[in-house]
Amino acid sequence: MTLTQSLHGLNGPKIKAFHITPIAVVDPPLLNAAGLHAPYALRTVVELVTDDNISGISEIPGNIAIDRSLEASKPLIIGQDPFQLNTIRDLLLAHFGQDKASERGDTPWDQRTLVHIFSAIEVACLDIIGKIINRPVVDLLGGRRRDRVPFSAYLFYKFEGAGGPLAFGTDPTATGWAAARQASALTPDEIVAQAKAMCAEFGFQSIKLKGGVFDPRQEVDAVFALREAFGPSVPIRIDPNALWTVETAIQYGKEMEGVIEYLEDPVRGQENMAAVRKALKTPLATNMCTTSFEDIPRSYLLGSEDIILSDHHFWGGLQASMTLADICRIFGRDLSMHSNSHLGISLAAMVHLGAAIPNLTYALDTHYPWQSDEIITGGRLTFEDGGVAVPEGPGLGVELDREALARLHENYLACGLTKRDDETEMQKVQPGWTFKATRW
Ligand code: GKR
Ligand code: MG
Repeated sequence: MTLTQSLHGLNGPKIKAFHITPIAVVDPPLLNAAGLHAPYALRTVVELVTDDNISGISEIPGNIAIDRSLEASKPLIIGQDPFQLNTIRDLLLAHFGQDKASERGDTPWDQRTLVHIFSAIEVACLDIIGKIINRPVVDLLGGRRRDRVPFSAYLFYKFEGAGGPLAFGTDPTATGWAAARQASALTPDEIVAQAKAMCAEFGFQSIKLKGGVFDPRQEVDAVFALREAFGPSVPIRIDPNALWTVETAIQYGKEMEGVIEYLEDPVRGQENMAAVRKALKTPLATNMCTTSFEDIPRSYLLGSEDIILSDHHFWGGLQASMTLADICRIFGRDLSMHSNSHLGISLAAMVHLGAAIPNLTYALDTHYPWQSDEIITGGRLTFEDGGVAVPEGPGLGVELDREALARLHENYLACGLTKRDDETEMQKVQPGWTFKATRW
């Protein structure tokens, strides 16, 4: 018997199996500051099973290095009681060491180990706990503050194409949003058409434009075209993913003052964000400069943003995200949510979290409309007036579709991708293209 077992009792459930399944899901050719999305986005699905056969699931961004670390964590997790999340966290921390905020550096997205692994294991454990006590995950986060969680339309510049086996090709039989999702969107008019089709399908009531692709003039013109098309009642945001200089951000930020509800990561780093923030009245949001608890003291000292875009995959799980919500409340930050290409398990977790957090002032981001695959039974989760209802049932309220999981794992094996690399994808279309940390 280990010390942990004697401290926490021998009678609780024990994790007896830990399954890690990398999958590849169809993703259209979306453009961003880091390049181009590949025809498949990678996710990893984790399933923990207890000795009384209760299964808990989670989904995180796919990356072979993280999958290997998940694999290495198996001996630590097998035999643990899923209720003992503090013990599980301590074991993982002792094994992997604390993530360093600096590890994220100028890389386009977060690849830190511990936050991913703990998020994967914690969400699956919360799913198990919810099933055992017959309560939804939101009740494990302090209980629901709302029944439906609002999301925002997430627009992308994109090449024509459906992604997946069609890549840059399109399916002529597609209709509605499925057809619009294939269309090219490179001009302000095409961005407006994309927004109209997405809002018509999902009922979104606010809009985010992923920028950092074209000269800021062109992207700001698209913001004004959206404003013209949707009017002042639909809040708009733009996210150039830190590619602008301080001068560019101030120039265009002033031009968009009163038109956008917030400006997301116009520039790189907390100091630059603070300089832009001082010059503008528009609030600044970030998922790039304040991305871990370690970053919070400097964020507060410098005043680098008004809104932190949390992401339970990158902040170490749902409970840690609740802690972040409290910190934001205490230190005068608003909280909203960042997203990457994802399926319904992640969406369900985001909705449970979104239903629990106190200070939900802004509609959350989601890439979900861009995905067509699904790995939960009963098909894709539905949006009503841009919101998703907290799933019914204990735990996350969604179940794994094992056939779909097997099919998407086959996609993973066949597509040959093992990590996200938008720069390489872009070079296939524009040879010589390289990522720049600051471009305009
Ligand atoms: O999926 O291309 C993308 C986005 O650019 C994503 O990777 C970002 O992390 O959504 C993100 C953001 O808000 O920065
Ligand atoms: Mg962002």
